[in-house]
Amino acid sequence: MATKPSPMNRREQGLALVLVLSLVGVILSMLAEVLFESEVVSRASIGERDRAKAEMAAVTGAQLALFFVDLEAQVEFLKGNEGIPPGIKAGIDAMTKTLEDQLGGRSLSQILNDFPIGSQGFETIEDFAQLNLSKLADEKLIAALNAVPGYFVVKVSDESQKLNLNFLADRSLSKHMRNALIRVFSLPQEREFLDSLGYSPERLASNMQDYIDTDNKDSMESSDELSPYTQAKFTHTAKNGPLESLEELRRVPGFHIDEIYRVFSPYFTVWPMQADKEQWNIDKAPNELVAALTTPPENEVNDPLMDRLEDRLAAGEKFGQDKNRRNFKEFFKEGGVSDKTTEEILRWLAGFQSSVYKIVVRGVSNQVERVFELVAVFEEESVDDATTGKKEDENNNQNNENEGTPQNETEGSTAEENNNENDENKDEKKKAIKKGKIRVVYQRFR
Ligand SMILES: [Ca+2]
Repeated sequence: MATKPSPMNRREQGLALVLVLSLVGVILSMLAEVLFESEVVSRASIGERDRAKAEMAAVTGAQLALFFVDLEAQVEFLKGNEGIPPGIKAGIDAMTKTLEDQLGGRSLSQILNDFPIGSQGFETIEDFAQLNLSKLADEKLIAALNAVPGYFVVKVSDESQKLNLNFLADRSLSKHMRNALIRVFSLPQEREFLDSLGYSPERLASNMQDYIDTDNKDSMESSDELSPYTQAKFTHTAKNGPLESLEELRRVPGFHIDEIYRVFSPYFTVWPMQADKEQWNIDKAPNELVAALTTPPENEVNDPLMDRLEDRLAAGEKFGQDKNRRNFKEFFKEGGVSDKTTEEILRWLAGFQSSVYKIVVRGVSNQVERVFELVAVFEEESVDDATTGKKEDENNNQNNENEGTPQNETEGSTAEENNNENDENKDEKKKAIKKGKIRVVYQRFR
């Protein structure tokens, strides 16, 4: 389904690059303040000094990783941005192609992974990635990299490919997330595995929901939600709030069993804690997870669907290329999937863009090691709408034109402004160039 970028002139190519550069510049200058000022203080003893240096290395590494994450997210975002003139869009496509060729199939945000980087950091990476990045990066970042004490090792993961358990904390998403979880646990093998440990798919999904949802009722039976906790001999009870780390999942009855936690937790994330619809990037999600979510409970994953998923992966096809989700719906229909629950799970949870990244950096100085981790979320920014001069609501994003996308209820605050223009201006709104920005939502030293 990949379309060849149309030929374009040099000027447009230049424009595309300038656009990316200016966006990245703005973001980096904001991030510089957040990160460089934090955590590193002068300390007296030598041990403390190495500790401070290790922290400095880790924070610098995190800054570098953020730069790459941001670059990747910006490029992805611009690709899906309907407001961009075709020429510039072609430029971005061409640039993406160059990146893909030079990175040999790796994603930009992940080229740093597991690669010890010291004070020759940036040059090494440029050699490694065969990209001239010093033109893009902020001077402050390059200076910090050249002065990094010791070294750091970065690990970036794309959290959008996983299911966010905190979908369960959102009123409009929890039902669909619950259905999704039941499906993950209900494939014949998984069901058997859980059964051998005394849990049913429905029980496990309910325990997760009840831990997070704010009421005290058991979502499966007409009783309070306490008995799974008593059975698991827990001294704690449901938190009735979102999960703050993946490890916290172990406090949910069932997930205190190591095997269960080990098998399923790699498919889950808790970021962002304030989950929003369509944040699960189905284009990056592992096939087995997509297959599980689109297979009704107790059915085997059907062969036509599995074949289609594998072909799609091999061909590098992306659902996100079709903004109207038409290909997307057809794809599953032709794969033999057509039930209402599947349709709802996909409509509410699945999107086509990665927006959540976890960065874990080990900083090392004189054998003293410090680990810094952060989570960054890429968000659509309010936009100066050239056609009306007003700010566009965050929720009023490119999904607006998607038939049946449930978002009208969140539009209340701007309804007055938009009321009469919703239909007439839809086309014009589509043309406004949207911007995105990356925001650190969580950071700490382990
Ligand atoms: Ca509850």
